[in-house]
Amino acid sequence: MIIPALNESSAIGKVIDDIPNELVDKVIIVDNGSADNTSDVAKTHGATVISESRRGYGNACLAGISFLEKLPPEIVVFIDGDYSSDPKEIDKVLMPILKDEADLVIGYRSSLKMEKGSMPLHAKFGNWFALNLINILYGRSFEDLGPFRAIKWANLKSLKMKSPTYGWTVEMMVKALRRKMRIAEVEVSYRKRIGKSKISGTVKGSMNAGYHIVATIIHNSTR
Ligand SMILES: Nc1nc2c(ncn2[C@@H]2O[C@H](COP(=O)(O)OP(=O)(O)OP(=O)(O)O)[C@@H](O)[C@H]2O)c(=O)[nH]1
Ligand SMILES: [Mg+2]
Repeated sequence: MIIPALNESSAIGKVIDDIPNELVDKVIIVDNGSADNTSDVAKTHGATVISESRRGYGNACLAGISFLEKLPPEIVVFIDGDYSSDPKEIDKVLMPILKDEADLVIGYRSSLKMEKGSMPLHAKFGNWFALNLINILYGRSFEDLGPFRAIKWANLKSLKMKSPTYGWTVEMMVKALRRKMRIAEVEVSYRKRIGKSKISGTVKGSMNAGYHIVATIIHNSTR
């Protein structure tokens, strides 16, 4: 399990504690240069902590993947470190892979299971826009680009992921589609993050993320 974390000291302990031990061998927190004590809290709660000084969601995920090279797991699960997704629902994102019905599973945050205020309107719009671009380009009808996801290690490696930023989730989706991987969606809950919002809470952050997301879709679809 790979958890990118930037200044998540108030949330990371709860995230780690809620991970079902029987389903996860290793919990890797990638500390993306936090100014708080995210690393110490994560270690105290029993996780393996690695550091990535280059900022960016994708850079943190890439650092987690390169750490895993020495002990290749069967499946990798990604979840955010802000407690917005529920680690107890990991069985849901694992199941389609364990049943060999999917290579990549995306946790889909249905509006029914989304806590009020967990996702501001402009973040919902950005997600909707990127998703529709993908759906139109690939003739699909995906519901979400959620961060809580599971992928087989071999498939993840074959994607040769590169995006250093928030383009990460769409890069994975678009590349998986182009490689004709089996993608499943499962319904997961979503709640208000613990701690201060870094991205979706600011218009600048959202616009920046939105730009990277759209650029990543176009770049990966036109090659
Ligand atoms: N913003 C940001 N988050 C990072 C970075 N590296 C790792 N992360 C982690 O990536 C996860 C997702 O980032 P979030 O800040 O929750 O992004 P978001 O859910 O779009 O927006 P908010 O929850 O409103 O801040 C969190 O666990 C962050 O701690 C980085 O460079 N920037
Ligand atoms: Mg968040």
